[in-house]
Amino acid sequence: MNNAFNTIQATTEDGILTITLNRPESLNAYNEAMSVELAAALKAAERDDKIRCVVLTGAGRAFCSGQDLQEIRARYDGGGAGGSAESAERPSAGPRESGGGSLGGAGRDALDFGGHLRQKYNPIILKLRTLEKPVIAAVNGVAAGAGASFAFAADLRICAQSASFVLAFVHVGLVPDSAAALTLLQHVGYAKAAELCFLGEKLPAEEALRIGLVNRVVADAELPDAARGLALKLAALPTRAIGLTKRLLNRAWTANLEDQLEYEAFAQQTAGLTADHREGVLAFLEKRKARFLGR
Ligand code: LHQ
Repeated sequence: MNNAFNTIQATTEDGILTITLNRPESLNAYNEAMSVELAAALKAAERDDKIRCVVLTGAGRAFCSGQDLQEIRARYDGGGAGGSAESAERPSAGPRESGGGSLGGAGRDALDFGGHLRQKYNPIILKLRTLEKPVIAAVNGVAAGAGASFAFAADLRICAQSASFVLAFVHVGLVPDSAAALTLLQHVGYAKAAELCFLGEKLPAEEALRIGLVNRVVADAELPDAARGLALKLAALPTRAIGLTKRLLNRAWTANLEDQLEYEAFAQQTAGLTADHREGVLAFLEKRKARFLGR
């Protein structure tokens, strides 16, 4: 993996691609450059057969603080934040005054958050969910806003004890994005999802474990080794079968029974033709440990 990145680090070892969000001074806030680099790293992961598991983590004391709000601020014409729904409808109405200074003079294009999401966030979430390899979020610290969404979109979440989740969108007058409403519903159900999104209160790792949002919580110092151990285990399994299983899990949310059964028939047909399937059967019959190659 080419590691010529500025806002992330990407290292490949033993079939594991570790992507470290690396803007610790802003708690790894997600900016334009990071969106480009993260997309490139995930694309490379998709293309490289030698990569059989992806770990997403953060440098420093946070996982990711979501959208870089400095970058958003730069979009406002007159400095400070704000603007009513009405001013969003009529963005050229001109600057307004409030406690923080002049507000809301940004043009419609500058505050096209719909376009911003479609370009910078949605492709990342789609890639995390459709990459036919397991993705682990190793949540080393706070995951806020879209940073939490990234963690929720991973297949598995392993957390440091001091990590936490903050659905911070509401605090900046925005809605959960990057599929957080969907993934939260999947992980914890409506009542808890609504509470987390409406109140935007910090959810500590242990509580996240209790409600089924994360898979494991470990001591802070143990997180890198624990994440690596889990990734090594996953990378040694039949990657094609895991990729197909991921498709089945994703489809199951919207499929009816007949569709799901039919898709399973297709997936099993495909898995049955892999070398790893054959290896698994032979290893069982020969009473030896299987050696899966991800093919
Ligand atoms: C930051 C950030 C940050 C810049 C901490 N940006 N600097 C999609 C599409 C379109 C529009 C907008 O949004 C989205 C999706 C979203 O993600 S919206 C939600 C955006 N994220 C937030 O609102 C979270 C903002 N951050 C926080 O609430 C806190 O920083 C958390 C709870 C993450 C951590 O709190 P603390 O541990 O108390 O740290 P801190 O607040 O002191 O932050 C440390 C530094 O990091 C600080 O800079 P400084 O120069 O004072 O040391 C912060 O300004 C900076 N930082 N998050 N998102």
